[in-house]
Formats: sequence, C-alpha cells, structure tokens
Amino acid sequence: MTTAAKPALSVAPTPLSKAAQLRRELTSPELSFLMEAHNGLSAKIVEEAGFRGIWASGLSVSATLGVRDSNEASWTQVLEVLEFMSDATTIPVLVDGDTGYGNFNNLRRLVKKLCQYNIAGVCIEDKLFPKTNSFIGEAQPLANIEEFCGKIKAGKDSQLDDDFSLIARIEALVAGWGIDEALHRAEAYHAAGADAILIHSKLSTADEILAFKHDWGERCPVVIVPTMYYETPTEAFRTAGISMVIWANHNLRASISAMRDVCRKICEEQRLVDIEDKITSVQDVFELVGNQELAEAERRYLTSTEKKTHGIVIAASRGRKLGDLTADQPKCMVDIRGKPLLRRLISTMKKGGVRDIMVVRGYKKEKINLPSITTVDNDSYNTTNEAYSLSCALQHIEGDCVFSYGDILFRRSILDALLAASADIVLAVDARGHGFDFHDVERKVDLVSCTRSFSGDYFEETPPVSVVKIGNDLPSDDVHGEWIGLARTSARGSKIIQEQLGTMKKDGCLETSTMLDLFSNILEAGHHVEALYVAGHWLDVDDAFDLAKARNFT
Ligand code: SPV
Ligand code: MG
Repeated sequence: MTTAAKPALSVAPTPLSKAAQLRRELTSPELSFLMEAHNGLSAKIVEEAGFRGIWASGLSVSATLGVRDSNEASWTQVLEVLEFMSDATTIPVLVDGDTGYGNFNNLRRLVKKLCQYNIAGVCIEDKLFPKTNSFIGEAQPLANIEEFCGKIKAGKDSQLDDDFSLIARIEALVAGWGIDEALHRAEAYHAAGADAILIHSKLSTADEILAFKHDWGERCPVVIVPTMYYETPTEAFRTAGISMVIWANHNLRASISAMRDVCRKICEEQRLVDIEDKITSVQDVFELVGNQELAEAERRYLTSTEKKTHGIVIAASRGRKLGDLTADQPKCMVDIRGKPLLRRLISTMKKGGVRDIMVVRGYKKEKINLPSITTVDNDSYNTTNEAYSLSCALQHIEGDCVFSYGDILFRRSILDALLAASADIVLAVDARGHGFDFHDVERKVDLVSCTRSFSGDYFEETPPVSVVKIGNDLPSDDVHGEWIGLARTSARGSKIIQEQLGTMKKDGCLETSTMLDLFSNILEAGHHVEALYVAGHWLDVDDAFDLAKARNFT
C-alpha cells in the first residue's frame, strides 16, 4: 500500500516587531540609513520614500513645536508627538532621547513609555540636563561616566521588549576631549549594556569619526550623524564598517525652505494662481493620511447607523412654456422670490438629509452652477427625454436614492414621509381628496392608478397603497392621484431602476422614454411600486401661471 506524501505545512512568517526591525538594521553587516521626521506626516513621508527607519530628532521636534533644542518641550509633550509618528508608520522609530530628561530614574520612565508606544529604540547622549544642541558653542560639559553608565543600565533594565535598543551617544569629540576619551567612554557604555555607540562630530570632514571607528573595530555597532561632514561620500562610511547613518534634520530644513518660499510669494502677490501647481494637491494630502481607508471603514461600519441617501435631480430641459424667462437659463434656475428654484429644491433635500445630490444638466448647463451639488450632463437634451437624462446619472443610482424633477417644490414633510417609507420604490402621489378631476387640469399630468383611493384617515398609511398604473392618459375612473415628480428607492429599488434603464437601452427606447415609461415598465415587469399619498403642499413650475403660484409658495 502506498500513502500519498503529506504536503509540507506552510507557515506564514511572523512580521518582525518594530524593535526587532531596528535591531536588525543596527546589527546587519550592511550600512543602514535613518531619516529624520518630526511629526506623523513627515514620518509617513519618510516611510513612503523607502527608508527602513525614522530618526525622531530632538532638534526637529522642538523646532516644529516652535521651541529650542534645550529641553524646552517637556518629555511628555515630545512623547505625544512620538505617539503620532509611531501610529502613522510601520517602520521603526529611533528616538533622540537627549540626556534622558533627568537622571536614571527619569530614563526608566521614558524607556517604559517608549516601549508602550511601540517605539523601537532610544539614543541618549552623555551631556547634562537641560541639554544644548551639539552645534552650539564650544566645550559643553560632559556627563560623569559612572553616572551615565548607571543610566544605561537603568534604561536597559526597564525595557519591556527584549529587542528595544538603547544607543549611547558620545559627545567627547564635539566637546574637544579627543579620540582617546571617546574610546574610553565607548568601552564603558558598551560594558554597561548599550546596544550601539553613536559617535558624534561637528567637523566638516569625517576624519575623527573614521579614526574612532578604526580603533573601535567591531566591538558593537557604530552610528554616525554626518550633518557637518556631509561632503564625505557614503561609500567611505560603508568601507569603514559603520552600521547606521542618520540624516538628522533634512526634512525639517527642507520644509522650512518650502514654507518660506510659498509664504513669501502668496504674501507679495495676494493670489494663489502661480502657486497651485507647484505645491502638493489637497488630494495628495488626503491620500497621504489614508482617507481611502476611512471611506472603506465607513462602508463597513457606518451602514447600519447612518444611511447615506443619494439625490438625483433631472433638470436638463429648457421649459419652453416659460417663454423669455428661459431664453438664457434652464427652467430650474428661474427666480422664485430672490432664489433660483433649484436652490430651494436642493435646500429642502439637504435639510431632509439627502446630502449627496447629483443634478442632470442639459439646456444652458453652465447656468447650473450651485455649490454643494455634483452635476452630470445630458448633452443631447434636445432630442432625448427624462429617462435618458436619468441614465446619465446611472453611477449615482446606488443605495437609498431620492429622485426629483428639477422644476418642483415641495414641503419637507413630504420628503420626510418618503424617506420613512419602507418599500423598495415609493412615489409621492397627490390625491387632493375625492372628486378632484385631474382631467380638468390643462397641463400634462402624471396620473396614477392605485389599489385604493386616498381616505384622509388617521390610519391612512395602513395597509400600504400600491401603484397599479401610471401614465398621462388613464381613464378618469381609474385615477387616484398625480405623481408629483418625487420618488424614493431603497438599495434594491435603485438596482431595479438601474436594470430597467439598461433594458430600455437594449430595446432602443431609452432616448425617447419619460419617467412614466420607466415606472410603467417596472410595474409591467412585476415589481411592487408603492404610493405615498399627499394632499397638496407641492407644486411644479411649468408655465407662467405655475410660476406665479410658486412665487407665493412659502
Ligand atoms: C538631533 O537631530 O536633534 C540631534 C542630532 O541630536 S544633532 O542635531 O546633530 O545633534
Ligand atoms: Mg538632538
């Protein structure tokens, strides 16, 4: 009997912690690079550029807070910045811990907190609190070696993660004490448990750094900060066996230059037009901070609590019956008591919670330029009808939707009632009570026949009323009301509308079809369409008479 060989178990490698990543960079034989950042955004940019680690520079964090690199920002204020930097990135952050913000005890608190914030390591320098930047003045006093070794031990004993790195920074060369003192200190700090030595220099050549490294050999990793000896080719560091280079303040300095340029120009010119294409777009800012992820999360988590209702307004036609009033603008933009009709309509929809509104434009489309709407154009508005205009907004017919003609006004209560209805497709139908003869009305009326007539009862809403037929020429006895040009769909109802528009397109009748044709087809296809009875409180603006009425509508 033969047995089939078992497939080898494949176990996905566990991703390295940030502390382990930094440790790997420090101890690998290759030269590694850390790039300065000073807040969440610059940290993101460092990661985006491809760096494998971030230097949270004391100078830069202080300067971006508007204070000096002299421990003027408290350590908890710095910690807040570090938290943002760490949260914003997936690569390790090495923190410039200055002198540890006090004695061994302060360092113990700092190291614990850094570990809790998922910071990968800290670098402390052998100077006195409050520190002064190394490039200021001469012969700054150095810390006592024993005291500093105690700090290193205390820091290492306090770390919550075995891979956390504590780097001891030697300022002996900067303070003018020479290489022997630097080596003596390096030996002591290494013995006290430092994971690496940062040897600093403010000379414009790398001579003393390279001499130090030569004498130090491979006893532990060596980190350098070539801010002043920036002309030295990187290859020289590689050849010398340096472990890590820190580009210490170049994002800070680059941002100062860029901000100064743009401020000066805008201040002088008092306009933005020459600046816009030279700076990062707002869209880019959104991308950098991950707005896409938030949009996806909203789709996942917000749906049950907050429904987003799309609005679609069909406003492509001219409205010839209004004569000269629409010679220069579409009907939806005629003035109703000092405001365009469409603006009033949009305002009612927005107050009712329909915030994402798309208007289908056609005739004199450039005149429909209201803020806070999006538009789509039916450029063949002259030869096509309403269903075709609606199909121009096909992508927007998604989820809960409210559909409106662009030439109607209605009270908010009608919209509220529509939004509260539970059917997949609901039409607002004006019943105006028994006995109203819609055939007496001269204008073309969208007539609706329903399963029962309007009663006006307190319990009017139950049972729900279904639409049976819809059209302009229903026999009088069948008519129960007039569709006011306002409808609402659920996500399922929106799909039905989309599909029906698709079918009409395939059948070649989309271009000439009205909204009534669309709903008739939906009824014929066997879908349920509900009527929500209303009694007045709306109007449409078809001709001068309607317009006069509209101007009295409050
Ligand atoms: C920092 O970036 O804050 C440093 C490096 O400590 S240096 O400014 O070169 O001292
Ligand atoms: Mg510093």
